[in-house]
Amino acid sequence: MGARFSRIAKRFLPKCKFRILMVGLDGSGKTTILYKLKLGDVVTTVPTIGFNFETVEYKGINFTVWDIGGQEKIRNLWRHYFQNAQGLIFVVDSTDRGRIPEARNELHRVLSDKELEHACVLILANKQDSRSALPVAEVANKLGLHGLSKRRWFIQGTSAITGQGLYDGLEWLSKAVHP
Ligand code: G3D
Ligand code: MG
Repeated sequence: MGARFSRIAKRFLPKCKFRILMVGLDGSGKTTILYKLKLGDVVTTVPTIGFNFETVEYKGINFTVWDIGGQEKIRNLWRHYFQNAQGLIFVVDSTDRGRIPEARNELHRVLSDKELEHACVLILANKQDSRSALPVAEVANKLGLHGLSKRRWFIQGTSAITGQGLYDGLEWLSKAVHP
């Protein structure tokens, strides 16, 4: 009986919808990360409402990626993707000191959405290969991560160019969503 069930479960598991969202300001490195991970074919969708997103399916996990910020009108449409999202990846350009306050606002704003109340958040302090990158601890401070009470979060320094840190971050996320 047990063996039979596990055989059946295996067949169903890949069909489970498990959603990871990856967002961040434009230029933070999301598309580069998506390709670097080589999860599979990246599908770019441009709905008529004019906000682009990219998706990849990998072993039953759906990754949905888009640029956060901008038009108020579009924000309401994001909520559709927030549903059933177990994890959020927030990508920050560690070299773009000028836009970190904007990234901080967007991060806190997205996390205040009721649909993401229980989502774990992985912050990728990207472009760490660049000489001008802020150290990870400084990015954490500037994003106000220490004020995220009751939320499971983790910050990982990454380089989407070399791939450094990407899998470490994903490993944390996979453990956080399936403790
Ligand atoms: P986005 O999808 O978040 O908008 P992209 O960002 O993936 O399009 O990346 C924006 C630019 O940043 C790209 O440069 C890309 O090569 C660069 N980039 C992304 N990740 C890294 C990184 O880890 N290190 C460095 N040094 N650069 C990175 P271009 O010149 O094509 O605009
Ligand atoms: Mg992109």
